[in-house]
Amino acid sequence: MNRLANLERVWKDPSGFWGWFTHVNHRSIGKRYMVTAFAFFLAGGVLAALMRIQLSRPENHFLGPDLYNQIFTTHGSTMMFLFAVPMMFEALSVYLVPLMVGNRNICFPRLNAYSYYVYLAGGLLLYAGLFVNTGPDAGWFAYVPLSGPDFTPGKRSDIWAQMITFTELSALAVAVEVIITTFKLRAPGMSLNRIPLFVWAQAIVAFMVIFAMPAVMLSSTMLLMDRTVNTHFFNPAEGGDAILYQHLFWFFGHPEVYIIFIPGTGIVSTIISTFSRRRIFGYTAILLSMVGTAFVGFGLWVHHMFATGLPQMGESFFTAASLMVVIASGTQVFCWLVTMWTGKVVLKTPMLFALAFFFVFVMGGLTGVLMASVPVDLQIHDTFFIVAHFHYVLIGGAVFPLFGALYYWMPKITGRMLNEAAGKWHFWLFFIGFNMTFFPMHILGLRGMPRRVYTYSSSMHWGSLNMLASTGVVFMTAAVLIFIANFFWHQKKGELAGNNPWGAATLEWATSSPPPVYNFAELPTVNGRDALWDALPNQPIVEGLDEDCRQVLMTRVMDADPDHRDEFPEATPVPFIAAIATSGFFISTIFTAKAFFPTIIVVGIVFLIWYWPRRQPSLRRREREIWEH
Ligand code: HEM
Ligand SMILES: [Cu+2]
Repeated sequence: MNRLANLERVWKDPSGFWGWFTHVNHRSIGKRYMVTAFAFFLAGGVLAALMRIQLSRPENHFLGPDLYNQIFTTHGSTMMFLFAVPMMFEALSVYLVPLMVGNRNICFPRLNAYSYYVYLAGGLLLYAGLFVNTGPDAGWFAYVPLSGPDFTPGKRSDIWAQMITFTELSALAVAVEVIITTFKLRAPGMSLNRIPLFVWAQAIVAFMVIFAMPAVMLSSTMLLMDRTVNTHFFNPAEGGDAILYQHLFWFFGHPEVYIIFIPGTGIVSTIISTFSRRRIFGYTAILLSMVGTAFVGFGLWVHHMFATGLPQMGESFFTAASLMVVIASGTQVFCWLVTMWTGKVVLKTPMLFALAFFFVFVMGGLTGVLMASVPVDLQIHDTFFIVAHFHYVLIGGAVFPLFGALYYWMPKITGRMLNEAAGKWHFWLFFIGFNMTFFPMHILGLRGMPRRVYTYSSSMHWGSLNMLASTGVVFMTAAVLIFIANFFWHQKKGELAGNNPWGAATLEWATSSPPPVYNFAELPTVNGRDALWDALPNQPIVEGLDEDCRQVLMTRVMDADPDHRDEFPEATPVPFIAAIATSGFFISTIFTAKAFFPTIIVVGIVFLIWYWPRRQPSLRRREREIWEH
């Protein structure tokens, strides 16, 4: 059998309906993450549009107050937990990181499959709740006492709390995979100081996930226990502490924002270097500023709690830290400017989205600096100014870079180019619509319009700016529809991409588009920071792996010297079954504490099967060969 056909046979996961549930290939799982997270983006967008219809006129009765509460909570929770993090971190890392470090799969492939199903189950749970009028309604951070047993009877808050557990579990799983893949699975030659900035961004975010997500899993689980088994963690009457909830939530919640936009900066660094036709200026400065942002990002959470009346000394400290983090983010902006200034800029669609990121994100950062000041914050707290600020940061930091990334990497994923003209339409409509919707909210906020209130009186004179804001949504909707049409069009009619349509420098462009199941026919080595631009004419390849099984080369952490060979597991339905068992455990315990023991035993049994020691396929085969001869 020829070599490539053999590699194909070894690395291919089963096809067909049942085969689908056994996949462990990182690109297969990565695509599912992308499609699912994009679907949740659309669902969250529909909810946003409903809210904007409601708010477009004063004293409107399109949505009642109760439904409005469920909708803004589900919108915020969807966008943060089911779209932004899964898309920017999980989907992009799972698909791209193994390709960019030059390997054949992500490490812990079964865990990867498991993480996807768990995430999907959490998302479906939230929407199942909304459809039966049990959508959470206490805001995306579900503050106690409002979300507690006294003020939110029924199951609304429980569904929210358990959705958190699902999604954060999946993010934690992917974080572990990304860290090990980045540090142990790199192509020989890719020493730490040659790792592409995008991969660094995802690895840094992975560390943040590991420190941040447990805090919110803890707070939401404690909330769930307060509600279902009468613990009193957050009940001051019984010695609990309601402010503790806020501390735990924001210890996660502020880093969350960085978890969402550091991947965005990694995307922007990549796109700017490729479309300025030069190496990124200040690689080390950008890297250190990402690490700095990640560290300082854990020291700011109290700026979300200025209005709770904390000691003044503490507030001042958190103001200072909030201002300091701007230095780290600012450094990156200057590095990008120099890169463009000294390069030859090509204005393709991905580049337009990267430039818009500058404008929108910096604008959001500037209003953020204003709000870090306690007296200012107390004035605008809970007004639409806040809504304007965080949409500038979140849409600027996640959605614009994401669209850039989709135009940039889609040729690799599908093998065909998206249409440029449609891309430009998409860009301009989205950019204009975005500013139309969110800029007026600053003014509305300063004029006192509160957030999370379903309507307002015409005597406040907020009507015309609200109408303008709602009109912007029409533009954004048109833009997203153009993107979707472009996507379906390009799958059939798009120009063929070839290996490296943009002339980019990173390893994913060294293989065909879309890549074969084994990613690289010849595993690459690396000779410089910009792998393809620095490649020697006779750049060596990796040899000596056993190609009759899923063998991979593990390399050393610092300089990626070859270390040893290891074998990856083959396709298996166990992760899917484990995810079902986990979901059964999480969902049933919302309803009755009695479900705890039976369901956790099932989970235990499934994981016992998962981890049952097995000889690796290559060893088993060798044994057979010896017996047969
Ligand atoms: C694409 C267009 C979008 C529109 C038109 C939109 C609109 C809105 C509106 C009208 C509200 C509620 C205002 C109120 O308090 O009454 C809101 C809240 C919120 N949005 Fe968006 N949004 C959009 C996208 C996003 C994205 C992409 C994210 C995050 C990545 C996001 C995150 C949030 C959050 C966290 C809240 C707060 C929910 C709460 O108060 O609990 N939004 N949005
Ligand atoms: Cu913050």
